[in-house]
Amino acid sequence: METESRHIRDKVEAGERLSESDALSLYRTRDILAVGEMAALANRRANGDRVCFIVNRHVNPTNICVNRCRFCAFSKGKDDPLAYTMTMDEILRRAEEAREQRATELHIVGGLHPDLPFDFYLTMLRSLRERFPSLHVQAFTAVEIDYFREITGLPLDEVIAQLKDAGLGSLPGGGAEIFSPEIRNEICPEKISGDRWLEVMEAVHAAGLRSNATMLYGHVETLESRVDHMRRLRELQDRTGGFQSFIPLAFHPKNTEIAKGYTTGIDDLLALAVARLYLDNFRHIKSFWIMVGPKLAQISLHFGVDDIDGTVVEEKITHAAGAQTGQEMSVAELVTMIRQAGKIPVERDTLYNVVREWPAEPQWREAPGGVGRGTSSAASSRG
Ligand code: V47
Ligand code: SF4
Repeated sequence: METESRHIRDKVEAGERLSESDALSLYRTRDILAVGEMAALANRRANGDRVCFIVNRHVNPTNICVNRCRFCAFSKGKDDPLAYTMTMDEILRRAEEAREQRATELHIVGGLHPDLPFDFYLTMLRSLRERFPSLHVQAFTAVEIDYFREITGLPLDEVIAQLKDAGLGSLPGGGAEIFSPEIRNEICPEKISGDRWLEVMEAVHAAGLRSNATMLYGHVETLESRVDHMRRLRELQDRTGGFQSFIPLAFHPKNTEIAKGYTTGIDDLLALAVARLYLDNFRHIKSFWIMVGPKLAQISLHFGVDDIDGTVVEEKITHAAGAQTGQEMSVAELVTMIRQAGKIPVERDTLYNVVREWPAEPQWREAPGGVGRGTSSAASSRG
């Protein structure tokens, strides 16, 4: 094991690509500090000391979904008393609040609704562009895009072209879960295959839209299946270069059909650090503080992470599954969190253009405190 880790370290220092077996041994070493140090080196090479965040708002127009994935506590059947579908006005009101909070992005994903027509989504995009031209709309997982193809009978490229024409700015990375067919069949048998998810993303990138990629971990997957998942993402990224960031998503078990505990801090840090080391063609590795908690997200800045997502404001998917984090973090909280880690806070927009950069500060002299559980209601405050 000693020689193996020396060999991996040599590769990382030389900037050489890691193999799948390297990634597996990194997952297995449990020498978390050694892995973290290597991931921090790789991150520093790509991003220096800059850590970015975004002022955004999540909107989930409906939780009614025909797929009913076994790990998903958010989705409901049409007749469930907790089922909801927002009206266009309710969606636009949330966009209005986002603008008031000086957000630059709306992040919109939802269930696969059995009755909402494709036109509903096109109208939503057009109305958002008309009323809120300053908000970038990052919307629809590859799973939703493929569902639009199914309900319209249009070719995939045409669906993407119509969405882009109506104002879609980019895609988030959800719906990827784990690509391995055996595991996918166990956790989300109704969902499109991993192959299809990748095909949709390839078509999205070919249409000139950027996207993110995720990996759901901490359920019934194996370490081998995680490496296989990342291998396939790395291969696609070599071809298209269209992925902006990779976000490992920590499985939350409450109210789901999968009997597992929550992930541990070491699981979460390793998922992030190994991603930074193996996914050498992904510039940004994002720690979604809603899922891992703001404190671990802060520590992860020393384990290869350069992005902590954003203000979020309203999060339903992980909270339905037992997340104890708040719904929202203010800009001041995000900036404090980054600064106290000795990093330079940068507010970015969706496409990673700089909106504002804060000077580096003598962070260790700042009074302790300020990084809570993400419960602030002051997302517009700019610290
Ligand atoms: O696709 C569902 C996951 C995803 C659970 O692209 C769960 O920047 C944990 O993709 N426990 C949606 N995860 C969220 C998502 C996302 C989040 C933040 C940023 C970005 C981005 C994307 O949430 C789903 C699914 O993979 N999910 N249920 C659960 N019980
Ligand atoms: Fe539907 Fe997405 Fe939940 Fe699966 S994860 S049930 S596709 S909302």
